[in-house]
Amino acid sequence: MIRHVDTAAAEIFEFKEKNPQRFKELFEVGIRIGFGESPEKDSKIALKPEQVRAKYLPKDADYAALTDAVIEGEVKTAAKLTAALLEKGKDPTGIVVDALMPGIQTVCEIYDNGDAFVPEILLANDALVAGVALCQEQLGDIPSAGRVASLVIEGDVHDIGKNIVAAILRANGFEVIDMGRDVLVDDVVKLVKSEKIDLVTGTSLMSTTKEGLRALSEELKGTGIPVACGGAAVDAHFVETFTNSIYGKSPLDAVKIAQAVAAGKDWEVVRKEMTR
Ligand code: B12
Repeated sequence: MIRHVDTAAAEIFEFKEKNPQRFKELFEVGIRIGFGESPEKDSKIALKPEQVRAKYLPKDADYAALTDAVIEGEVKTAAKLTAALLEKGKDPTGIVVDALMPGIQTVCEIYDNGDAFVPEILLANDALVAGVALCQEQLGDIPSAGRVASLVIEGDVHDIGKNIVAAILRANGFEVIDMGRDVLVDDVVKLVKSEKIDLVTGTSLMSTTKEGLRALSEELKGTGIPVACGGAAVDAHFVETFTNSIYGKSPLDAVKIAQAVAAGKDWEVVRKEMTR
């Protein structure tokens, strides 16, 4: 037995010598299994920060510079580069989706892998918001395509995605009432009853808050206003377990849903269209 352990140990050390990076990755996976995390999760080895950066970095050099400014949380540079792109005549929605968003996605994934800290996310978010604000200004007053109330559901403070969704909806002509984060179902009901709203968008990033989207959708059923549900905690399968709801993955899905609902389509028709 002891001989086998010795052999195994020797092989492990040999492997470590030959392939230190792979050894480190497998070692980390082993530790996480030791802490009781599921093997499926552990089979996905986290990318290194520079690999995450490469995964999201746009090919276009001007867009890539803006993405970098968001990653670094350089608010002034992000604003300057956004203004320069707008001056060049680039489409504001394209700037948000293809340059600003990849920046925040990079930072969030790096943070999730344990290689960044909260202040880095908050600075990146400030840089994102600075760029988004300029894109919105550029659009000026355009005829309203409809009115949407956007929120992050009760108990959840993750509002970066909701802010992007609101920005893209605005960029596509929708008036957005931004209700913020950690929003109570009752407050949405009150708003929908007192204002003319075509659609509500609800975001959830946590398994502990996603049920709030069910409560919200079903509570609003009587008002005839459907809820577009999104955020990393939900998927189409979950959203289809309750009524008056349509799942969307991306901010552009939110636009498609809002356009269809504002055109008078029933939520069930829109849901079917979105799953095609
Ligand atoms: C940033 C972040 C934070 C920041 C939030 C800052 C902020 N202002 O938002 C801070 C540090 C504050 C934070 C706190 C916490 N967090 Co956190 N956080 C994250 C992180 C790293 C990124 C989330 C994010 O912003 N992603 C980027 C945005 C752009 O993506 P998104 O929101 O999904 O939105 C996109 C789409 O989903 C879509 N979309 C969004 N909404 C909608 C709506 C519609 C209608 C449509 C169509 C589309 C759509 O469009 C967006 C753009 O593409 C994630 C891990 C990860 N990598 O996802 C963990 C994560 C969400 N957090 C988690 C946890 C547990 C927490 C804490 C409880 C930690 C703690 N113990 O204190 C607290 C939560 C407190 C609370 N009550 O909410 C867990 C949730 C686990 C779970 N499944 O339940 C995660 C998954 C981390 C993890 N791996 O465990 N967090």
